[in-house]
Amino acid sequence: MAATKKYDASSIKILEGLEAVRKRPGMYIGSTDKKGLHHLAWEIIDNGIDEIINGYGNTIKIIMNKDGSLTVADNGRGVPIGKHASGKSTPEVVYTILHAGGKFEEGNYKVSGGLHGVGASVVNALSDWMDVIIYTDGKISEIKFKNGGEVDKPLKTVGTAKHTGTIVTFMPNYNIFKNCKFSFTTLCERMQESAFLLPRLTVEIEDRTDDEINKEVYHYEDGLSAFVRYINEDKKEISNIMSVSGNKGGINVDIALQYTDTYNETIESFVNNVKTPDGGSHEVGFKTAITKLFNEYARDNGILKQKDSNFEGSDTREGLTAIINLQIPEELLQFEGQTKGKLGTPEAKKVVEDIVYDNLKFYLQEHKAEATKVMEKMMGSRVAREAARKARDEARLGKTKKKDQASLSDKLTPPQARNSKINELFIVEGTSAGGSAKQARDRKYQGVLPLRGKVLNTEKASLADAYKNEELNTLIHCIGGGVGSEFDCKDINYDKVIIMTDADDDGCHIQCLLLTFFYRFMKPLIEEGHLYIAMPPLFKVTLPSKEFHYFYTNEDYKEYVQGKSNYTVQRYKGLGEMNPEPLRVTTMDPKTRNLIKVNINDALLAEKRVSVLMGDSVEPRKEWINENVDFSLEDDFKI
Ligand code: 1YM
Repeated sequence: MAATKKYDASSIKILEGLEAVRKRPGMYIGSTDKKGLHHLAWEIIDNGIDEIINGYGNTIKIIMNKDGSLTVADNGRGVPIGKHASGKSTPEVVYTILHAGGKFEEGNYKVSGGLHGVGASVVNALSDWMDVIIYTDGKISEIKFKNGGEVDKPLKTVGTAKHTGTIVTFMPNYNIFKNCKFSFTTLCERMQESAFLLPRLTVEIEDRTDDEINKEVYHYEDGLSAFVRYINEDKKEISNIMSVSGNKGGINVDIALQYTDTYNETIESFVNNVKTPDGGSHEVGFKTAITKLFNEYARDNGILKQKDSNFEGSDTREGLTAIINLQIPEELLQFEGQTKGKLGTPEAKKVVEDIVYDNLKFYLQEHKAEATKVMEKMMGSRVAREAARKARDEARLGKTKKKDQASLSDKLTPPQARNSKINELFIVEGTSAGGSAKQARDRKYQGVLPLRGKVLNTEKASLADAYKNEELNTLIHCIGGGVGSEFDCKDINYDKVIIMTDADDDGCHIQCLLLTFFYRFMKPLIEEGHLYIAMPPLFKVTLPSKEFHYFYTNEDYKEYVQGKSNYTVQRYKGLGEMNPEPLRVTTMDPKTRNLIKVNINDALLAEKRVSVLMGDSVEPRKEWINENVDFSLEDDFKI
C-alpha cells in the first residue's frame, strides 16, 4: 500500500478543547458506565487497528495493569513525531485536541472514525494520566499527560529505536467511571472478532490485575471461514463452509457461510471491519440472493414441484450461519438508524446480491451432494412453517381444538381483562408456587401459568418437537403470537411475559430452558422488550420492633445484618414457601417489585453461548445469563 505516504502535520483539524469532554463525558462516549469505560479502550485500540488495516504492522498487544490502567501497543509506523503548524509536537496535538486525526487518503479505509471514533484526545481528557511512547524515525520518544490532558512531560527523545510502533498507557479517571473496571472477557471477545476480520492481525491480551496472569492470543489465517467454524463448532454441519468474495463498483465483498442442522439463523455483518448490528443494504442483498438462488435450484432440479409454493426467505436461512464483511470507500458510506448501526449505501445491495448469486450458483453446481442436503433442510422448514401458520391462524380465529382449549383452561389462570397492552403473564415453576401466585396476583390484569412438567431443551429441537412438548405447547397458546418465523408481537395477549422461578439451581435451569425457548422460537418477544424475569427475595429479616426488610442478594443481606443482633431471619428456599402477601409485595406488585428486563446485548455472543451451554452444567449457564443477557432493572414501570 501507500508506503511512501507522508504525514502532513498541517492537516490536523483543531476543533475543541478537552474541557467540554470532562463536563459532559456522555456526549462523547455515550455513558460513564462499564460500556463507556471500554469505549476508551476501543478508541486507542482502533487507532492501532487502523494502522494495520492500512498496511503497516501486524500485532496489537493489550495489557490490563494491576493499578487499573490499560496499555495498548502496536507495531505500525508510530504516531508522527514532527512539529505541527501550531508549534506543538504532533503527538501533543493528537492527544489533546478533539477530533485530531491524520489525513486519511483515498483508498484507506478509516475504521474508527466512520462509526464511533471521537479520537484519542477524549481518552486523555477522561484519564488521570496518559503515557505515550513512540518508536519511529530511529528514535524512541515519550510524552506524558496528567489531569485529563495537561502536558506533564513534553515530547522528548528517550532512546534509539530499531523497530516502529506506538505504546499508549492510560489511567481512566475512576471518579468519572465509578465502580467500573476493564473486563478481560469483553476485551477478548471484541479482539477475537477483530482477528477474525483481519487475517493479518495477531492480538495478544494479558490480564495482570490478579497475581495469576491470564493471557489470550488471537490469530486466524483463514479469517471469515474461521469465524463461521468458531460459531458452528458445537453444531452439526450439513454443508461445508462456503466462501464468497468479489469486488464491484469499488465495493469489496467477503462472505463465509455454512448450513448446520439447527433451526436458527445467524447472520452477522460488518462494514470496513465495524459491526453493523442492525443490518442494512448488504444483508438485504445477501438474503435476496440466497432466496432467489435456492428457489431456482429447487425448481430446476425438480425438488419443488409445480404445485408447490416457493421457499420463503426464512426457509432458506434455517440453520444458516453467515458472516458478511464489506469494504466500502468513504465517499459511498451511509449509515442509518439512531445508533448508526445500519448500512444505508444503496449500491451495496446489488453488489452483494450479484456476487453471492454468481459465486454460490457455481458452487452448488459443483457440489451437488451438499446442495441436496441443504435443499432437504429447506423442504423441512417449509413444511413446518406451513403447519405453524395453520396453527396460528386457527388460534387467532378461535378455532383452537376443543382438546387444546380444555387443557389450556386447566392450566392457565387468565387475567379478567382482555387488554394485551397491560396484561401480564407469570410463568411459575411448580404447582405450589402457582397456587401462591394465583392468590397474590392482581386478577384484573395478571395471569398465572404454572409449569408442571419438564420444559424441553429447545437448543436442538425443531418447531415440531416444541409443539409436541406439552408445556411449550401450552405456552405458545397462552402467549398467542405464534411461534418460529411466524411469531408476531402484534398478536400477543400480554404486554409482559414474566418468568418467575425459585432462586436455586433448579430454578436457574428452568429459567435457562425458557430463555432458550424464547430466544429460539419467539426472539421478537425479547427484541421488542416483552420478556422479564421476576426477582423473588432470598431473605426476610425481622427486627425486634417488628420492622422487616426483604433482601434479594446474599451481599445485601450480609451487609444489613452485620453488627446487628436480636433479629430473626427467614430464608426463602422457594416461591412455594412464601405466603401470598409477601409474594405480592416483593415479586408481583408493580409498585414494589423488582423486574429484570431481558435483552439481547450482542446477538452473536448470545447465539454462541446458547448453543455451547444448553445441556451443560449449571455454573457456566449461570455465567451465560450474567454475561450475555443484560439484566437491566426496570425502575420506570407505571401502569
Ligand atoms: C496504541 C495506539 O495510535 N497507532 C498509530 C497511530 C497513528 C499512526 C500510526 C499514524 C497515522 C498516520 C501516519 C496517518 C496516528 N497518527 C495520527 C496523526 N496506536 C496508535 N499508528 N502516520 C502514523 O493517519 O496518516 C493520529 S493516530 F494524526 F498524527 F497522524
